[in-house]
Amino acid sequence: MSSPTKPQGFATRAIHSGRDKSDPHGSLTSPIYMTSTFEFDTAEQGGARFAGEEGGYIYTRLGNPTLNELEQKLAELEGAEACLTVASGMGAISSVFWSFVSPGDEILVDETLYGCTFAFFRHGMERFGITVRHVDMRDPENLTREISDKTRVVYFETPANPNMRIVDIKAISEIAHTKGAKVVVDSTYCTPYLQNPIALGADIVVHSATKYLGGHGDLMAGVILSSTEDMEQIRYVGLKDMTGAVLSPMNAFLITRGLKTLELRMERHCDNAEKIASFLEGNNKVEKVFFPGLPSFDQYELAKTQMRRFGGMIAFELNGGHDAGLKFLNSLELCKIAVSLGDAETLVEHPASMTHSTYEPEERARFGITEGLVRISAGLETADDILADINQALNYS
Ligand code: 7XF
Repeated sequence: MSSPTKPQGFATRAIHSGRDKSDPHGSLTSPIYMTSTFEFDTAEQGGARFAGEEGGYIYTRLGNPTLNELEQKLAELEGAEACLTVASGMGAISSVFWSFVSPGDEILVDETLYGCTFAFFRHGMERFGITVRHVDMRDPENLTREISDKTRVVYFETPANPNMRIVDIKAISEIAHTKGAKVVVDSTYCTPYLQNPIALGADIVVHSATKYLGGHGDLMAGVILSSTEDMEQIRYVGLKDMTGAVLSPMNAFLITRGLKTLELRMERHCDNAEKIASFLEGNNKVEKVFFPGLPSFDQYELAKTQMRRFGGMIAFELNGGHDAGLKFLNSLELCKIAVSLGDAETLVEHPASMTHSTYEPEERARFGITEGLVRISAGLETADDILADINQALNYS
C-alpha cells in the first residue's frame, strides 16, 4: 500500500507521472497527436489563444499534447518546474543560448565538451560578438578567478564527454550566482535517474534524449529543464523564433515509451560499465581507465557525492596509443564501432577522429582529449559477452 506521505519511487514516476488521462477510450498508452496545427472553433477563439487570453493548443511549434505529456513527466523526474522537449541535444543547447545571450556578453564554458557543443561555442557564438572563454571547472577556484560582471552563463557537462571529468555542480553554481550568471548543465551521461543538477543549484539542465532517455538508438531528441520563468524565454524565444527545433510527436511517444524502462536500463548500463572498467583496469595492455566508479579515478569521491551510480560510459587509453586504439576498434566483433551512446548495443568510438574532431589537435591536447583515447558506451548485452569481445580485441591491439 502506498502511503500519501511517502514519495513514489523513480520507476513508478517514470511510468505513471505526467499522464494525460483525458482520452475518452481509456487507452493505457496515450494517443500520438501527429498534427502540426489545431482547429479553432471561431476566429475569436484563435485570436484569444494567440493573445494568451485562453488556454489550448495552437500549432505544434508552440506546444502539442504528446510533447506536453512527456514534458510533464521529465520535469517531475528531474525536479524542475518546467520542461521543453526539442528535436536534438544540439537543438536544446542552441535554444537555451539564443534565449539568453546578446553581443558583448561573456560565457564561461568548461574545457571538455561534446565536439559539436564545442563547435557551437567556438565557431558559432563567437561570430556574434559573444566572448567564449574556457575554464577548467574541475577546480572551482578557476571559475572564481575568471568570472566577471559580464558573465551571463556558465556551462559544463558532468561527467564530461569524452574524458569523464566531473564538475562539482553545487560549488560551481554558488560561485556563478555571486555574479548573477546562469548555470547550465549538460547531464546527458546521467539522465534524471543518476543526477539532478537543479537540486544542487543549477538553473538549467539539458539532455540529448537521443541517448539514454530514448534508449534504443532510433530517434533524435533534446530536453531542457528550468524554472517556469526561464522556460517562458526558452520556449517562446529560443525555440519558437530562434531555432525552431521542434520535436516530432512520434519521437515524443517513443521517448515516453523508453522512459518506462529507464531505471531498469540505467541499472544494467551501470552494472556493465563497472564490470568493463574493472576488467580494463586489470589488463596489461591498458595504460589508464577513466571511469568515475573506480576508486583509482581521481574524482571518485566527488562523483559519489552527486551521482547515484557512475553511469554507463568509460574511456580508456591503450599502452600503444592511437594506433593500438584503432586496431582495438577494428578487432571488435560484438561491440559496434559507432558514435552516440546510451543504446542497447555496446558502442565504441575514437573521440579524436570522430565525436571530437571539431577540436583542433592542439585544443584537444590542451583540454585533455588525448589522441589515443577510446570511448565505450556500455550496452545492455550480457556482461560476459561484452567482456569476451573486449578481451579478444585487446589481444590484437
Ligand atoms: O544533438 P544530439 O542529440 O546528437 O546531442 C548532442 C549532444 C549533447 N550533449 C552531449 C553530452 C552529447 O554527447 C551529445 C551528442 N553526442 C554524440 C556522441 O558523443 O557520440 C554525438 C555523436 S557525433
